[in-house]
This record gives sequence, structure tokens and C-alpha cells, in this order.
Amino acid sequence: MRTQVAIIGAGPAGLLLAQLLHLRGIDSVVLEIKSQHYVEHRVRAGLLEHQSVDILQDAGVGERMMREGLQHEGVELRFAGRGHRIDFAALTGRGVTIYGQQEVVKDLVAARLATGRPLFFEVSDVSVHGLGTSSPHVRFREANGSETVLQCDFIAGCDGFHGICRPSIPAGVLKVFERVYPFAWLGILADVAPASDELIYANHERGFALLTMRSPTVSRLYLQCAPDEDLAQWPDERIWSELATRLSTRDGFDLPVGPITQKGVTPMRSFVVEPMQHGRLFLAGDAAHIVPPTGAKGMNSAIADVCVLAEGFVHFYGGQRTARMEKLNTYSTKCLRRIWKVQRFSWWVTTLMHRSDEDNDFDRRRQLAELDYLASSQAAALTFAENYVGLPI
Ligand code: FAS
Ligand code: PHB
Repeated sequence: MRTQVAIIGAGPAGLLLAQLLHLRGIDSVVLEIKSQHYVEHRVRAGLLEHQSVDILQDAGVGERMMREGLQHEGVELRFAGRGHRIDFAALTGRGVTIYGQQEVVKDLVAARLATGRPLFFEVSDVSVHGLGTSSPHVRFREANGSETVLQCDFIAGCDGFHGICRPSIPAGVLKVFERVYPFAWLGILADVAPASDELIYANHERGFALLTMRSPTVSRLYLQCAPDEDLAQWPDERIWSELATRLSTRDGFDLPVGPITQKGVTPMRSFVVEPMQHGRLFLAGDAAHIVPPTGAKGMNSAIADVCVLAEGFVHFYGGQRTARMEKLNTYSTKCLRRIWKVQRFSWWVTTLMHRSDEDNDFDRRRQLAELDYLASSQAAALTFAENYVGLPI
């Protein structure tokens, strides 16, 4: 089997890259270890930056997103018993869209299948070879058990944090930057109308809470918990009671409850590898970097990476012979410049909103003062808003 770009992983990064390349006449093969049903129903991110929306629309997969997605022009920050709205539209002229990651994946899978180009689900034993040559290849076992060798020009490692591509880069090449946080998120999906039209981020004495949503009838909520939190200790009643406490204000706050349809604990880390490429292997999305979900940047960063990578491949296949690798050679540098700003914002908003046992009373007062500054300064609010709605690619 032969293709121009072998794509490992059918998450947002791999599927969007395949679509962007297809639209520019570049062939790819996508390999995914999980089933189609699994990837299309895995509940993860929910918020798209304005340019992610533009990119998905330009890629021809935005029709349902524009119909079903919820357009938001601001968020509320709650602390010291009060709520303060940050008005993205007034500050930046832009907003964000709430549209579940699994919906983005469904739209991208449908687009891929419509092209008729290969998307292999439930593969196994994936390995990458010849990264330092101009003709790398991928070995994998198809769902029917047959072993296959995929010859290609390039390999895109879009296989997430636990994939095989990053570990396939020889020892000593990558530098790892990592911070693990002393807390996690307990997240729920519930069949109940969101109690607020916009997202609410709450910094409460008992810990962080976030009210978000997936539709006018499905709520998504998170509360800060321990990294090793035991979900068995969190019956629905306790979750709703804790969320109501953390989201409350001096004027009260009515949090309607409903059937919880999904629960999970998401650990938190900041993680970057440098460089994001090695020979003919290019890492994109969670394969190269992870952010704490507070800033809603994980999926958006994956989208930004593959836009840069797709442009590099377009230049290679359409460029002059002498300079064909020019853009691909700067892929990592270009992506990392944006990624580190996203890492900074994600770290900042995470440490601003969460209670940590590593903090003392001074830190608590400092946190509240920073929130008060954010709520009372146009300059501070603009800084928050321009990072939240999305930095330029
Ligand atoms: P993904 O992990 O989405 O996709 C990688 C794909 O590669 C997967 O389908 C995997 O099955 C496949 N794969 C792995 N190994 C393979 C192999 N050897 N061969 C072939 N395929 C292989 N981000 C936010 O912005 N907001 C959130 O609220 C949020 N919540 C999250 C909750 C959880 C539990 C997790 C894990 C992540 C969350 N994220 C959130 C981050 C998440 O949205 C990621 O940033 C996003 O999925 C990144 O997309 P990809 O880079 O495509 O990686
Ligand atoms: C979500 O809707 O899942 C979401 C929204 C905003 C965040 C994190 C998660 O900051």
C-alpha cells in the first residue's frame, strides 16, 4: 500500500489533517486503533475558538456545527460570592462556539468516508519506520488480522498523548517540558437544561467548578477534585450538591438537577515536547502537547497544528523542487511559538481558578486580588478575552 501522507490517529487532529490534504489533492491514509463508534462517542472537549470554527467551515465540515453549535459572546467568572461577566464581543469583536468534540469527530469521519479514501478503524500493532529516510513506512495489522506495510513520503503522528509516534522518536532527540497539577476535574454530562446561557467559571473556597453545556437540553459540568478521586464516592446527589455550593453567589443560584449520563475524572498536566518533528515524522495535537482543560485549548491547539502542517505539505507537493521542504522544516518552530503562549494562558487560568493545597493564605488573597483586577480592569479583561477566543495561528 502506498500514499503521500500516513496519518496515525483519527481524533480531531488526524481527521482534520486528512480533510485539509484531500481538499488540496494530497493523498493520505488514516489509521485508528479504536472503533468508529468509540471515537464518535468519546466525550471530551466542548468549546471551539472563533478561528477553529472558520477552519472547520472552510474545510467543508461546518454545516451542522453552524446549525447546532451554540454561539457565545462572553463568560462569567464567580468569586467571593459575586459574578463578573467578561464580554468577548465588546473586547475583541469575537466569540466562541460550544459544539462537542465528538460532534466535530462525527462530521470529520463522515467527510472522510465521503471521499472514499482509506480510513482504517480498529487497527493494531502500528509501528513507524525509516523516519530518517525520504521513504518512511508504517506497519500495522488491519481489523481482519492481515499485516500491512504502508509506504509513504511523510508520517503525521496524530495519535494523542498515549500514542506510539512520540515514543518512536529516538532517545535524546526530544526535550520534554511537564508540570502535573495536584488536582483533577470530575466531569459530568446531564440531561438537564443549562442553568445559565453562558459558561460560569467559579473560584470557591471548596474548589473550582465550571458550568458549561452541549445543547439547550444537555449540561456539562466540572468540579475540582483530587487526582486520584474515587468516582464511587460521588453519587449523583453529592455531585449536584457540591456543584450548587461552588456555583452559588450571595444572591443565590438555582442549579436544576437531572439524570447524569456520563461521569469521568480528567487528570491535569501541562506537557510539551520539543521539537514536534523528527525526519519525516510530524507530531500534532495531543501527541506533542497537553494543556489543563481550564482554558479549553486542547482541541483548538490540535486544529491549529494541523493547519500549519497541511500548509507545509501543500508547499512540499506544489513547491519548487529546491525549496519543497522549506515550510515543513519550520513546522515545529511555528507551532511551538503559539503552543507556548497557549500553555502560559492555560497554566495561568488554571492556577487562578483552582484551590491548591500547595497554596497558603497569602496565595489565596493574591488569587482573589487577581480575579478582582480581572473583573475591574479593561486591560486585564482584554488580555483574558483575546487568549480565550483564540490567538492567531
Ligand atoms: P486525540 O487523543 O483526540 O486522538 C488521538 C487518536 O489516536 C485517538 O482516537 C486514539 O484512539 C488514536 N490512537 C492512539 N494510539 C494509536 C495508534 N497506535 N495507532 C492508531 N491510532 C492511535 N480539551 C479541551 O479543549 N476541553 C476539554 O474539556 C477537554 N476535556 C478532555 C477530557 C479528557 C478525558 C481528555 C483525555 C482530553 C480532554 N481535552 C479537552 C483534550 C482533548 O480534547 C484533546 O486536546 C483532543 O482530543 C486532541 O485531539 P488529538 O490530538 O486528535 O488527540
Ligand atoms: C467544555 O464544554 O467541555 C469546556 C468548556 C470550557 C472549558 C473547558 C471545557 O474551559
